[in-house]
Amino acid sequence: MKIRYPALVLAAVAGGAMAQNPLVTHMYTADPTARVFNDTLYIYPSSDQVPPEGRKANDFCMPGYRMFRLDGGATWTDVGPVLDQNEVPWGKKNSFAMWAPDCIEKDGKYYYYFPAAPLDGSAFRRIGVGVSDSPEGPFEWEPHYIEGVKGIDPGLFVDDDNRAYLYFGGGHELFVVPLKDNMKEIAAPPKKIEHLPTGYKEASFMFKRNGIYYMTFAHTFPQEGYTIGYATSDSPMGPFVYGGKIMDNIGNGTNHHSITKYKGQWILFYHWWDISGFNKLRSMRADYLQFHKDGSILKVKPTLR
Ligand code: FUB
Repeated sequence: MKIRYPALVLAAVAGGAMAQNPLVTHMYTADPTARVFNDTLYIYPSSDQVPPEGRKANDFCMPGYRMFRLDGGATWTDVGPVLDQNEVPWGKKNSFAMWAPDCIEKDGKYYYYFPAAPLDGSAFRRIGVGVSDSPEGPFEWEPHYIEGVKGIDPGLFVDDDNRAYLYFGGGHELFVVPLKDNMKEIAAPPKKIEHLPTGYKEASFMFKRNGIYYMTFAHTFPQEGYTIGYATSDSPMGPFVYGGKIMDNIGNGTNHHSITKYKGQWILFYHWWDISGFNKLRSMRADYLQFHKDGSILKVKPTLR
């Protein structure tokens, strides 16, 4: 089968003419979680900033979040700020904290999840949540983090039976926990997902296609560095069977991504350092994703420079 990798992403999908990688250029964006709500494509990324004077240049500087909406098929509108570290009563205000977020819809409400370093000095990040009637917020933030959850990279999934799951982890471990209907509390103790391949790192993203649950993640190989890999299951709780790589190492340092279907086309959202040339000042991007007939994923060839 001959596969085409179109260079202009989303333009062809949505009939516009201008959208291409990187998706926005007025600021640094990373860890893009793309979601389609009410036929509109949104991205909930994290934001990299140049560290203030005196801070190590090699740190992630991430003090808050903005969000983006695709308008007219080719224009990414910066909808504005979602949350700043100073609005999180339980979180540190040192600009290190606000790593990859997610947003999900359940029963007509929109829930935004984010990690932050807690004030108690714990080595683990905690995960906060806010709720809104609109995918664009404003979100009403819970005053405390979700009890019983320690880790980064909150990834949400609502199954066809309307049950919601939170995936989180980091440091080569991934956990899953069912959420209560209020989406703010866990419904059972978190379960470690076993049998992930050697080199599983972080940044999980779950989606379902044709009854198959796909767990995608950042994956490191000694000779190759960061890649994006995936595993499949017949349950959102696993066990998962490794399926292969979705993208080779592109020198990112990290590989947080998401996958969504928009106007009939599956798209991989990821980041690279297009503008800065530096892997702590990233820019979000997108490329088409394709499947073989048996459900396996074809490796994406990124449209780099
Ligand atoms: O961007 C900050 C952190 O680096 C993310 O939360 C991780 O997934 C990794 O990409």
